Amino acid sequence: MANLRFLTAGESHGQCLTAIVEGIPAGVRIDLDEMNADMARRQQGYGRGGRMKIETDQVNVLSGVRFGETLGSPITLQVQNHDWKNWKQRMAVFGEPAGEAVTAARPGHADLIGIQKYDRKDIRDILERASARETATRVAVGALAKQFLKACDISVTSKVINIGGVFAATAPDGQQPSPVPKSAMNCGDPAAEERMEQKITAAKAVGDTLGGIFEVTVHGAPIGLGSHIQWDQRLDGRLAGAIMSIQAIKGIEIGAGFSYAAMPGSQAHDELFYDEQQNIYRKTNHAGGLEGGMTNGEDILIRAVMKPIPTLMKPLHSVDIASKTPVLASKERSDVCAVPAASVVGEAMAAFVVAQAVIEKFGGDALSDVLQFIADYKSRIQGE
Ligand code: EPS
Repeated sequence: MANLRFLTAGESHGQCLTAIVEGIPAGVRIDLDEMNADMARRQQGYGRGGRMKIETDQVNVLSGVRFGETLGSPITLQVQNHDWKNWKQRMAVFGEPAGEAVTAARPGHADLIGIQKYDRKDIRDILERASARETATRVAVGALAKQFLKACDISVTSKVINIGGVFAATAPDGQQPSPVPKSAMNCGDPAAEERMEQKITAAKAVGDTLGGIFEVTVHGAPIGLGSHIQWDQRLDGRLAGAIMSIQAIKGIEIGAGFSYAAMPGSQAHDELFYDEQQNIYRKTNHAGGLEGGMTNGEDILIRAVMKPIPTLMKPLHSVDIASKTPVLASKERSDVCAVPAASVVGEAMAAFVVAQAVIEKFGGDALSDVLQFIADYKSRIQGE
């Protein structure tokens, strides 16, 4: 059955994080170093908290791969929590409760709604799973999806374009975007990175946090992934949903996105041209690679905004969930800014959704079948 899906499990300070990925075709070569490079990228960025000094996230592949190639069977990915050794009592699977309950809900976090909905008395029962630590497994899944996409000549990259109101320089419309950044801030504009870091230092000094915007680019996606025929098959909606599901993401735009509001139709749409070499082509990409819920062969461009992390060292006003008295919100160890990390998670989620759409359209049990289907399809479209 041609369907790609995954589930994750694990608490932030539990023993490990796990994901099961089903539907990657057989015959994809897996480069573990490349997967671990993405895991390391997620840990980077100026403004990360103490946890990142404890962890060196590495993927353990426990099933579905033999001699470095996928078998078509479910792939189990595991990431150890090195911090678990400090939490064995407080996060024990069995035994008596240990450690003080967290009762001061953080505004903006899952804390309050979680304990109300799940009928819990200790906010830790909620925050452990709501934590962005879970994104380590998403990056592992995304790294796997990327290896499949790479075999199909599709790449997924990202960059940070705004932190706390400091914008990176962007390429004017129609020009080549800046190269894929290699720095820890994943921004690609060294002058902006310096100002972003200063802004983060200043926020940290006053116990505050910062959000920002990142951009994900998918290059090489064949024409016609997703479909106009049904709401849940539209790829723009599926990408938006997947990226929006990342912790702390509050807004998405595709291509020109919110700036469409100020454009007349005559300037908004990407006009079509033809020459023998390029076949039918466009000179602009306001649509961000998606028209009618389908890929149009241009780069897919997605931007997402991350709100500032809700754990503040100068806590906000809150209410104690047990006594109902006014308190200051709890101070869990946290990050001042995690936008560079979120950009890597955005890449992972986009990679997963695009891989899912490729498998739906060109699905076969073996990679060789998928590649043959793609080649036949592309030659039909080129030949028209
Ligand atoms: C994170 C791990 C967490 C936090 C952060 C992201 O580790 P700890 O809670 O032990 O410090 O650093 O999570 C949050 C900001 C949050 O609100 O949950 C990670 O691995 O990315």
